[in-house]
Amino acid sequence: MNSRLSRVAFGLCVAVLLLSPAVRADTVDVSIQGFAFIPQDLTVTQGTTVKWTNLDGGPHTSTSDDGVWDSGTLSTGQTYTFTFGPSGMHPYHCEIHPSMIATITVEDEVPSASIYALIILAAMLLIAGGYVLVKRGKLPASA
Ligand SMILES: [Cu+2]
Repeated sequence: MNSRLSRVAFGLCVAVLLLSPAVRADTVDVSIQGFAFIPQDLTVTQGTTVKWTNLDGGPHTSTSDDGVWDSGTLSTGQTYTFTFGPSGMHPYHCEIHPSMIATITVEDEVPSASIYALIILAAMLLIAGGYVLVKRGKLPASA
């Protein structure tokens, strides 16, 4: 195979591998520390799991204002996880300390990720097609 073509194909494969983690849903940590949720305002993509860990000496909760989730009482060191579905804004608070407030914003990044994947696929098909044409002698190989 033409070395320039194989280098481009290799580069595209690396790009796809590098982009995959951005598409895949992950777990994001929120600390409950010093009577606060850290970070206080968090934006995640659809399907992301948020994990709250109580690092304070006393108990706290992570309770959605609109009843989407409720951790119940979390003692020191305890964790609670919740996986976010559709996009939207979710204010939440601590049931024990109502002044502790925070927000999770869920963004839907699936369409843009799919478009990215389609662009890469189209580029790979164009390169593969060009390679076949060069191979068949229909196009001159580049210098
Ligand atoms: Cu609290």
